[in-house]
Amino acid sequence: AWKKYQTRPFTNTEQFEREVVRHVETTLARSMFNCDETAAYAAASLAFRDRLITEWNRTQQRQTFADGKRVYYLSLEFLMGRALDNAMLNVGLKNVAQQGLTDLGFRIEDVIEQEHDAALGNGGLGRLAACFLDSLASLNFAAWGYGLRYRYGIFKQEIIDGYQVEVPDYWLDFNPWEFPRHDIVVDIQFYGNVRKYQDSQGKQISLWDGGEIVKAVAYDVPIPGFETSTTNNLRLWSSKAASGEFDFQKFNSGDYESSVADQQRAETISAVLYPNDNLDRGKELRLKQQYFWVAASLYDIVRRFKKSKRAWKEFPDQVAIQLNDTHPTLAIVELQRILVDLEGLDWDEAWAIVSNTFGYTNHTVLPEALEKWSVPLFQNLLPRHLQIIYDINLFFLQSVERTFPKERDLLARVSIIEESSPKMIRMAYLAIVGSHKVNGVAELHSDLIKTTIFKDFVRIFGPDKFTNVTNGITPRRWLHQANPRLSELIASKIGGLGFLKDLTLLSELEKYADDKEFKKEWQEIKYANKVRLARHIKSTTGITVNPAALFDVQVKRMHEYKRQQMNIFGVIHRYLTIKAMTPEERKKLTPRVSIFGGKAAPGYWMAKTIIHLINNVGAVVNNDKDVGDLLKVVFVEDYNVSKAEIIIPASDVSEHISTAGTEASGTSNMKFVLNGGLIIGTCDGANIEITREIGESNIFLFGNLAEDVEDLRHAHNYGSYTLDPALARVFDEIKKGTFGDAAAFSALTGSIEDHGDYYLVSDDFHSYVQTQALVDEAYKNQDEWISKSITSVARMGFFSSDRCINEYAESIWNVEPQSPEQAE
Ligand code: 26V
Repeated sequence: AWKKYQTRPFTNTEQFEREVVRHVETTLARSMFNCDETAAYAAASLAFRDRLITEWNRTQQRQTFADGKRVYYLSLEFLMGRALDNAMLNVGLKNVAQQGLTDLGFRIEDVIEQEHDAALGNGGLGRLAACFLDSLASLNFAAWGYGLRYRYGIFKQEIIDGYQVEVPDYWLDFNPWEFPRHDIVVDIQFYGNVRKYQDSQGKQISLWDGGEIVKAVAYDVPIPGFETSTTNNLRLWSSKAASGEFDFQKFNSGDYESSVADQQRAETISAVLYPNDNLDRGKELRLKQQYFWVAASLYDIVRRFKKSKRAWKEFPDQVAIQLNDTHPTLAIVELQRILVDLEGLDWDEAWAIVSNTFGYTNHTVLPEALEKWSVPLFQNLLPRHLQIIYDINLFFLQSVERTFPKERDLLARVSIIEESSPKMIRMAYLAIVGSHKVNGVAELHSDLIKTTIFKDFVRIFGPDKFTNVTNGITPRRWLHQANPRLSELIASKIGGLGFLKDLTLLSELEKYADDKEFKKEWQEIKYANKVRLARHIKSTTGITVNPAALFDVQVKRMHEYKRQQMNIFGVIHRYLTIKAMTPEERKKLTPRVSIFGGKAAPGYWMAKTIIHLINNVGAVVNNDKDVGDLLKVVFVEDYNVSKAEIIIPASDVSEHISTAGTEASGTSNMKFVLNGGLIIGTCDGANIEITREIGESNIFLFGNLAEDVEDLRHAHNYGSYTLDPALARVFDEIKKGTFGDAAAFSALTGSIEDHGDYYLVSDDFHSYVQTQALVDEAYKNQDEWISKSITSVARMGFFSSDRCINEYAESIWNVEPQSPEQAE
């Protein structure tokens, strides 16, 4: 009987408006007479949410029925940004919503802007996970994301007197995009002891008991594919106190306060995203987060597998689990524990299942970012897991010894346990040993991990275990959503929006690279995007920038290895050059706006100092009458996904200038080029493959190569080195106090001139400044510049995250898509 009542999602404007009004009047309990933009956002979102959840249910049913292999993407970060615009576009009903909202008296852009970003990530790694979810759904893979439902996402950044100030990001006040599943709750255990005993057959059993229990509650976020009804799931776990007898005892005995404190402690686990990117501090709460999330996710995955009533050995045929960096590495240990301790499998049989299930993606070679856990800390929190890790290590080292007898040094080098004081567990090594594939995220990076940090493991496991999957980005968000006019222009020339599903179709654009009419429209769109950004800058910082100037953008997390300091030193150098010029000489210059944005980890002083310097330089340069429009310096506060959607389409040039060999891939480089910006960059990460695809004449490359970095550092430390003269001139000016109290910047200049210049700022400065001069010259020839821009976009097909996901599916996961049409 219920079938005739099944929800039918809206498809036209009238039905959409009816839904919006219904949600305003009932769900929100408001009247249409006082419906403001916030309420309109809420109601429109609820209308789309209802649609998504209907498709979500159908997708889950269909995938369960198909009983094929599923992919699970485990990531501590999902940097999703806003959901409404994305949902409207992916479902293909943005036009309907636009008309409907207009009819109801709203501007769709203003409504979209009401949404708070879902900022559950730090930077590239978290945004990559979000792009992957979009591609997995768009390509019809049966895939789930698993993460943590942080109450506070990455902090909001305020700039006060030029300094970064962190403000908590409480984002859950109203979130229509999540569905609490109060029926899906998993008990997670911590601390306690391990008891060993023999069962009736004389088998050794280990039992972990006596610990503290915390509940994991599931919250589901539907992920709509683009132009497909496939709607996948992102499951986020939230921690909650287990209200068992234990609490009641305390409560009844009058210990009310401490029972509330217990409650608070449990809820602290999923309270906050760690704001460090590329720095491991080994905090116990972080380890608790990791185990909490991993154990809940595995319980869920195993439960789903068990419903199929298959033999355990078929587990890797039904389940692929991808580890996004080492953060979920405990999943390897937890699955082994489930199979051996709880399901009674033999160690070897269990281990074969485990190691065929997991794949591990490495995202950095920076030593300070490689996770290690202190053995005593780990033992206290997860005593049984420590035993299992020691056993994994024992069997691994025994096999190494058999293949490489008498190489004692090798055993010490590859041991999962570092023999330091205290002993440390090397999570990357555990991830390698417990996975069937290990990949890097760009060609250079994948080569580097094979020849440096994981060299010994290539010898041990053979080269086939190590592979490369170059990162990608979703063209839906990063072209169609962020730059709708460019997307429409492209579509009008190459036969529609098909390129959003197959980005290689962009190659059809190349024949317009010299088309006068087309180039004019291309240029107009870039200009309009710059006007939009100029307005944003004006309203948030008060600085007036000229949209006709060259917009030079560097937006990414603040880090010495990304070298924002080199950029700002370059800006100072430019300022000094302008000051020394005659008015006649100044007339020949290309006016430039240097735009910066990015958060520094709260405890990273040097990164904060760089922000401070950028703002102080801005304060001087922007108010200097000699300079006028020739140079402006802007720091955009609180860079995040929705700001990126405004900034990226507005850049002429963007900077990807990390010390060669340090940036694993970078993904914003791809976003900028896809939006018609040119880039200035080092031979690092994906810049190299971008160059290969778009051609050397369309990119401004400079600087030392990765292969020379080691020797240069050695020379800094053991020889004498002199500062680049132009950089020395810049430092003199800083020390004179031109940009405020010189003492504030002495650690920054000192790290370069006195302490080894680890990131080779001085070595690369000359070539950087020269290349910036080439940029100025090139920009004067707008005709050629636009041709370069069009040609580059036409050649960006390779960098779709769809290509990337297809590579993972084929070479790591061994899964195929399940199209919804096939199932009908
Ligand atoms: C590491 C740690 C260490 C423990 C504390 C918190 C924390 C948080 C994040 C990380 C991950 C650092 C690695 C990372 O973010 N890598 C970036 O990954 C991008 C996607 O592959 C890539 O484009 C960037 O080049 C790379 O820096």
